[in-house]
Amino acid sequence: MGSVETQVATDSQSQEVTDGFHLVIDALKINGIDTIFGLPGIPITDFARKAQAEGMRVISFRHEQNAGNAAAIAGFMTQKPGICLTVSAPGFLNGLTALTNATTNCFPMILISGSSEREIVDLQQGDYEEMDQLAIAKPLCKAAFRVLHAEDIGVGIARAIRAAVSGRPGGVYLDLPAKLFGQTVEAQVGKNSLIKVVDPAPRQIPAPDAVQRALDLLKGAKRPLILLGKGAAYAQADEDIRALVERTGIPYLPMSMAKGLLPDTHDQSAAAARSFVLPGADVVLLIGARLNWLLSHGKGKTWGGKDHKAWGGQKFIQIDISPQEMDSNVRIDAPLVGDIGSCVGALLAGIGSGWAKPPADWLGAIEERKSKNLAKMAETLAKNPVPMNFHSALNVVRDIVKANPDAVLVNEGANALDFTRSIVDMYKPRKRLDVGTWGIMGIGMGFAVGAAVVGRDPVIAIEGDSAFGFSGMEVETICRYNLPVCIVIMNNNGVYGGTDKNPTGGPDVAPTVFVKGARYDKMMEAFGGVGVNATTPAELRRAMEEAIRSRKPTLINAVIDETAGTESGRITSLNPQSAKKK
Ligand code: FYN
Ligand code: ADP
Ligand code: MG
Repeated sequence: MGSVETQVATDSQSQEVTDGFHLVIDALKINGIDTIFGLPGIPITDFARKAQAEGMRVISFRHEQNAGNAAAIAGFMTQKPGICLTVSAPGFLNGLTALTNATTNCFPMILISGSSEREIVDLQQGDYEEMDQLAIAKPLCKAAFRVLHAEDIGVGIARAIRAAVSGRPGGVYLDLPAKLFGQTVEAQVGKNSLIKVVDPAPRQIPAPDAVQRALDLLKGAKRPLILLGKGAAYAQADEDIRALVERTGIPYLPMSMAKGLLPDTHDQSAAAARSFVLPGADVVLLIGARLNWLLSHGKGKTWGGKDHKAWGGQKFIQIDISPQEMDSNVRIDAPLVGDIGSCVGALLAGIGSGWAKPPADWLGAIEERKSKNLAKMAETLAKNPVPMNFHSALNVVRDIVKANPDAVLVNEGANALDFTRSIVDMYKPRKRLDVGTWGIMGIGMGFAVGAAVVGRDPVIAIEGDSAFGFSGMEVETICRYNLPVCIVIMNNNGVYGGTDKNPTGGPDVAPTVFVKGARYDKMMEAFGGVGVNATTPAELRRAMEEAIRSRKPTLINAVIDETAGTESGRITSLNPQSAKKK
């Protein structure tokens, strides 16, 4: 703006002007967006600089996908769209995986990418980083927009924000061609064109008859069950959800990212009796959870059906903001469409104070199954094998999280994911961040940075050695911003494990095997962080305690028995089998 101001001072006829750079920054700022995750380059380098100069937090990454994952998880944690900023074509594509993953998981996020000359791109004349980004983004996110004129920036940002957070949240693509940034308009005209979005995620009140239908069904249940999904965690209706669970006395099952919405140690948690309650329940109340693959589509053997397509006989009440979610897999007998806060509030009002607890035989049977599984788990966790296995290492993590319930737990891998989910109890809402609906690998360091930047609490990332590889270079980012992130690599020498052999006897190792005895801790040391090689639970405990205490970037290479774990963790059955035996 320096040259513009000089011009204004010397020419009394001319108006003060602003430009595309500043209008985008101002439009974000008046909507309370104060952080950008990205990776600078043509044509958005100066934009990133100017955003920082204007007081925004600009966090630069080493790969756009990780910046995108940071933005996505910031959106999940704050209900404000997380912003990811990338360059054109390749940078845009790198960010797009994160945008699509955010959309799949219902996280609000906006991917802002610079783009090349429209007239050259559209005639396919071969521009620098040429790509029709808008067309490519459209089918892969919730909404996609392009702004061509500086006067339209306010509307463009407003539309992007509304699309990201209203209704079912999701990812939005915003295409900003290079030429837009330099366009000038009169400052006052520019200011007037900005929109402060009023009520970006309007409440959606459920219809009274739909509430009554749900209450009637729930009231008649003999073996009711509540299923909490990450939509329930996102909704930040924590008190009401807890009240609904406790006042009805209905057992509940948290999906992975809903763990901690009520503490996992809660009496009514049926997490440790999962394979008992799903087929056993007669009425299931779904709160912000979809009947997708993670819930075996609401049918089949998991639900007590005779074969994989057969209905188990349950009746479903589903609370969801998206009307189209209803009947997506099985019949929903009582759809309750609205925002979770309003729907749960309406149920609570209808329940009143005289609600009868579920029949004692149902609760007793769950308790019996649960205590058996808890005892079995305690027995396994008490063992101390050499070398460490997942259980003995995660027993330490379990204690550390218990002692630090505000810490955020990021988790990815196969065995490293599945064992952590069932072993490490969570105590507070939105503290467990993981691979979500897709089972994606690569969210680890992006989520860790995002969580550390938008929250104040330390972050613990439990990573499979394979999963870590997808975003491992961001340890430099973690050190650069001095973030309180403690990464624990469950190092068992490979994808799933390190034991496969090349059947031909040739020089290449098997496709699942990595360098044996790799020292990931040295990567952290290379950038000035703390690296620890831990071969025993005691060493792991000491290193984690110190990391939480010091808040220094730390990477612990936890050496795990390479034979521990199973192929694909608990989802082995998803691997196709060859009919040809050789
Ligand atoms: C759970 N369980 C427990 C506890 N919590 N036992 C004792 N103590 C505690 N605290 C029991 C629970 O009853 C189950 O046993 C078992 O542990 C596993 O529980 P979980 O994890 O809840 O159940 P399950 O069957 O694994 O859940 C299915 C799933 C889940 C699909 C929702 O696996 C999932 O979220 N998977 C994500 C996988 C993924 O995305 N992977 C990334 C790609 S890996 P039983 O009741 O005896 O069954 C690429 O290869
Ligand atoms: P999980 O994987 O934990 O089971 P899902 O991602 O499958 O959870 O489901 C989340 C659901 O929550 C989605 O169907 C989404 O539409 C819904 N949802 C998200 N936010 C809200 C909200 N504020 N109110 C109502 N429903 C919501
Ligand atoms: Mg491994």
